[in-house]
Amino acid sequence: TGAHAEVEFKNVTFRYAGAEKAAVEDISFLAKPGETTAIIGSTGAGKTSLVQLIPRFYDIESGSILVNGIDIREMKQHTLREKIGYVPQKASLFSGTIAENVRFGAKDATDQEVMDALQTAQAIDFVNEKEDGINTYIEQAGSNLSGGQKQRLAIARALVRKPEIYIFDDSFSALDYKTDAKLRSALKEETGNSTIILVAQRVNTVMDADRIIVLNEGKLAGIGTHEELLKDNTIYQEIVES
Ligand code: DCP
Ligand code: MG
Repeated sequence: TGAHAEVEFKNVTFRYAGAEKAAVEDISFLAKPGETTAIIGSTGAGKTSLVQLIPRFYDIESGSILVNGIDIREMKQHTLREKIGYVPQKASLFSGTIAENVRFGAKDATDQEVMDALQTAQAIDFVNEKEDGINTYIEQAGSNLSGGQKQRLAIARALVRKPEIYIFDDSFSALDYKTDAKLRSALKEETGNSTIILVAQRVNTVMDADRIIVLNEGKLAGIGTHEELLKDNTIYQEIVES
């Protein structure tokens, strides 16, 4: 039910201007609505580069990226970006209240919608502990918050928009295992038919994903479930053992 967006990469190659080596090379996969597609790989593997191609922060060199079968180069930038809730690897908050920071994702969101987003993002408890709740002031760049608290506010900011496509770039890295698991299960329940694309470096975060894409030096080293990759993907096995 509702709007949904399938994301397909077809032989996508991308190179930063002037770079000798492609950051993303000949990548193909399908991310389906209602499912979680995880991307794992060591530092520098190209995970951030890959997900930034979806909102078209950069243009690809060859191949194509399709959203519901339409090449994103043929879509208006506004139409494309409206569909996407992107949580960057370095989430940036601004000086202002928690509510203002969350509402940055959707200016007309009600207090209840802000609270619901904070709830799903597993941020409601620490927000409620503050005397001023969602009206608590966030100091410059969130200096009065922990790394994990900042990540969860950035996630709430994406959730409040109710986008068709979520992109979480390493957004769970500062969370303890229990909070990480609770957040992923809440996301599954609350995001309905949205497409979730989740970048991570630790196996625990990707284990339950419907499909896991293993990136290695910009190239696709495998696609499968945790069990499938564990069986026959040496790069994935190395990540598991590390
Ligand atoms: N790169 C570049 N110019 C940029 C960003 C990255 O030349 N503006 C290069 C550095 C890496 C490659 O592209 O060689 C891939 O970088 P990514 O940031 O995409 O890699 P990851 O996101 O996988 O790494 P990390 O896990 O550290 O975030
Ligand atoms: Mg990255």
